[in-house]
Amino acid sequence: MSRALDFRSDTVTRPSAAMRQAMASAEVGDDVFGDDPTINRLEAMAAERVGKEAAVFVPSGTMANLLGVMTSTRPGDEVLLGDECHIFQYEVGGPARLAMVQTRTLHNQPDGSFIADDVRQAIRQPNIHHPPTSLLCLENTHNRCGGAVLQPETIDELAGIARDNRLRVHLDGARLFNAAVALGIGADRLARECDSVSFCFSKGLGCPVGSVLCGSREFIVQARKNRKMLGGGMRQAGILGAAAIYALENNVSRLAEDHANARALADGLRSIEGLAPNEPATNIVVVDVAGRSLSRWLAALDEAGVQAAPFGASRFRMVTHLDVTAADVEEAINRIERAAGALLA
Ligand code: TLP
Repeated sequence: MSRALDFRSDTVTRPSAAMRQAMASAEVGDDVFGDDPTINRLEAMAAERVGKEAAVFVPSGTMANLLGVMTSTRPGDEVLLGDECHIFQYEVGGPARLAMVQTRTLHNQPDGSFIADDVRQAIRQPNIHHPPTSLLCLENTHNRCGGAVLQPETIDELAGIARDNRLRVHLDGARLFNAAVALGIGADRLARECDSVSFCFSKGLGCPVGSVLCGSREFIVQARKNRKMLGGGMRQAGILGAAAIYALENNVSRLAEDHANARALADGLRSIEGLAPNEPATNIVVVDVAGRSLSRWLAALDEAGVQAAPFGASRFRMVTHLDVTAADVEEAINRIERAAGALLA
């Protein structure tokens, strides 16, 4: 059979020849000593893109978020975050185990936001019994809400409530550039009211490894120390940093292609009996199997040469990215249509 089409995640991309070339010729030094010129350049670029003073390069989005939480809180604090957010769902309980904070979930609305009053009511007033509420976490785009985009006004409103109550705000912007491209605005606008923001190079931007945490100079000094404690201090990391610089310079505006491909994919799937996809705002298509067996659907897709990821009890997820073209999307729809015919027969 022809090659499998991999839609499990936008993390599956392989570095392009041009990106590998940039990596091979990167100038490097020991980044723990602050000597890697490529990392220093990348961190300055990343901070500038999101309108912050400083940034620290880390191996993963998970570490960027953990550092964001850990550096913004003290052990015993309470952190408000979405019941569908990545930090709560998929980061192995790191905030509890490693940052030693209590997480309190707020119900995520379909666009990944919160109801403003839910935030207000969850913020604890000083009392001998209460853990202090010190941080609110947002996510944009929102993975489990199907790549939904948080509007800048929504972020401003929620961050305003946090600020009025002396909470800090961390934005998990693993796919922040998808949100910025979808809205046609700068990522700095989306991060403006947030104290810290993380974003990933290893997703839509097509890098093999790497994420970044951005914030004030003082905050990043402390985050860098916490990174060392977690074992995330890397040495000649410029080899990875060069890929990230290449991605910021070449792979941001093309995210619009991934969004168009996701819309085409969702439209194609909608016409197949038994599948109910979302209206993707960015590059994530979430498909409800409408009461039929998810494992049978996933097995049928796999056999047909289309890889998708399970996404809850009755849904699977397909993500478009640099390594799938519009023609691949058409081919995937055809393969899924044939698989559906066999499955539903
Ligand atoms: N998400 C991965 C899986 O962990 C689910 C994916 O395939 O989508 N924040 C958000 C919003 C994310 O979607 C992810 C990765 C992360 C943080 C963590 O990034 P990594 O995988 O680099 O630790």
